[in-house]
Amino acid sequence: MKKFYLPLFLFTLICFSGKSQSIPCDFAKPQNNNQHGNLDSITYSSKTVRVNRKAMVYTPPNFDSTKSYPVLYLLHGIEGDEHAWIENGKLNSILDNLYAEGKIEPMIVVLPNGRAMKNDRAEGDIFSKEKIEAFSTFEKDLLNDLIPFIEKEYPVIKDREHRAIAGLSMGGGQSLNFELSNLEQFSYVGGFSSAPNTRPAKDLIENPETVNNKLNLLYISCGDEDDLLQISEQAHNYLEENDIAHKYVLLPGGHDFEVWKKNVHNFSQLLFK
Ligand code: FER
Repeated sequence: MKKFYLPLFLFTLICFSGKSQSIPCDFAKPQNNNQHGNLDSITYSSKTVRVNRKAMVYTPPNFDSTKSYPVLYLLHGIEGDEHAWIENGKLNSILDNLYAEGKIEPMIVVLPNGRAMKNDRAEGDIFSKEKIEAFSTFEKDLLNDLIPFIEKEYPVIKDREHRAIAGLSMGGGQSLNFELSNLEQFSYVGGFSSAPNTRPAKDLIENPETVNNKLNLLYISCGDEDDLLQISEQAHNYLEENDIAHKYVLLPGGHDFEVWKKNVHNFSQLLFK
């Protein structure tokens, strides 16, 4: 009997050691026995970019089109597109696993392409001025084209209380910039390892009290070895100094999907409860 205890002990120690913040090792691993959410590829007409644009949509296991669901808009980084969270971020496995454990509220997750320009692939010079600008143009595309399309085609609850936005790196910057500057569209906001496109919190936030009143969640997170850590730290410090409620999560790691997978695992459990 005894010889079984040591491997079990070591496994538990590695998986649940302080640094991984109680996230089980296999949180992103596909499990055969689980029910699976569904992935749709959608095409919407963008008046902003004047082309048809693509996005991915994850609907939860047991999706019922006669019900209405809240929506998370989840954005990618400079190297990605609408497939990044699925291909590199294991999003569907992470969510399937959380549903299997009853840990998240049923929601629709929309994975847009946040580079709002005619050629929105992450190719060529992804740091060019034109391509960086397309990440801010996306605010219009999202609000005027994509959200109305989703609200027409999917059974979603159409108010800010039931809308969340989050993203990694450039997508984190987009999430914070878009919502903190007007507080009109989303009531849950997450910036994961936010990039230099993030506007300083002091410029984004007009009135700290309004942020506290309007947001259900402001989540800022970064890897402790990320070269861009100071951007998240600065936001956190400003929020702290101005008594703006937020959750700041420093995870072990760098600027990569090991951190972002944990972010989506943590963040999704805090939504719509
Ligand atoms: C930069 C460094 C990194 C920058 C953007 C990034 C706009 C984005 C990284 C990512 O999205 O992963 O100087 O400038």
